[in-house]
Amino acid sequence: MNLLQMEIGKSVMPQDDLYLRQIPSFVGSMQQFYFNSKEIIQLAKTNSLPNLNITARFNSDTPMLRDTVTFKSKDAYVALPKLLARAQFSISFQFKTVESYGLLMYNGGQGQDFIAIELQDGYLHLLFNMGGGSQRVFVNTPQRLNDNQWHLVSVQRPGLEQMQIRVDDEHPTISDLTGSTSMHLDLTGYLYVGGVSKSMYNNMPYSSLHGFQGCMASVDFNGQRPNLVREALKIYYAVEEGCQGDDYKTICIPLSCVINCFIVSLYTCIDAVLVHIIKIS
Ligand SMILES: [Ca+2]
Repeated sequence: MNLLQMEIGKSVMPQDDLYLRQIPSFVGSMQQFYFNSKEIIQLAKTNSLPNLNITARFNSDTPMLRDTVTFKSKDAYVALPKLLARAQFSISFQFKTVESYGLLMYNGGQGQDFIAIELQDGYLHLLFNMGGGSQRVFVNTPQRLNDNQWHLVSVQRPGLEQMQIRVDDEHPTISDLTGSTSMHLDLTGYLYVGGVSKSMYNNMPYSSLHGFQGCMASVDFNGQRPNLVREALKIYYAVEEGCQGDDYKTICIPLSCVINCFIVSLYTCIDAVLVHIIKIS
């Protein structure tokens, strides 16, 4: 097929076509419009398309949030069926946190195969191994992402030769996989979201020592949009629907406070003892 022109939302020449003349233009919002593995709206937004004609208004607000969940502790995680990712796949989600470190996603596989996404010092890292060695992609964003604002993450593998990850409106970080000795991600087991079980933080290909603490929304795997709470095969610990603001931030006891403070309630969170405290003095 040879396309001369593509029109999204409205035809600019409806008078030439009896059928198009009868169809009103689209009124509403659109996001993540992919054509030939290229995100067209994003390219238009950054003026990266030739001969572009735009009458739509770009909204820089946070994209709509869907199926928001809170991972209330660093031990909390959700297990879903494995990611179908052998040759092509897409992952997207939104997250919001004040924590600098945490494992966001992990799916292991045959041999050394795996894929993982983690926060390290506030920056996002994509890690994978298709059998030819572990690779770590540092996602170059202008600032740390643990700023308690929503961020949209999109990982795409449109074909065997390329993997790309993008955060918000930044340019995607692209991994050229041409010439790789192993080209297929052979995943098995669960797709873990928000973290993994405690025994899986030792001798693993990712650096995280605990899971993600914060909110996640709009999770999308290959166009499937699971509700993390309702559709999980396994939920460990505190994962709740909705985003509960700053309540999820870990409250730590300053040592000087242990003696002088009255502990109102106490509960363990495996990693640490969390307490609500009232200072007496
Ligand atoms: Ca493989």
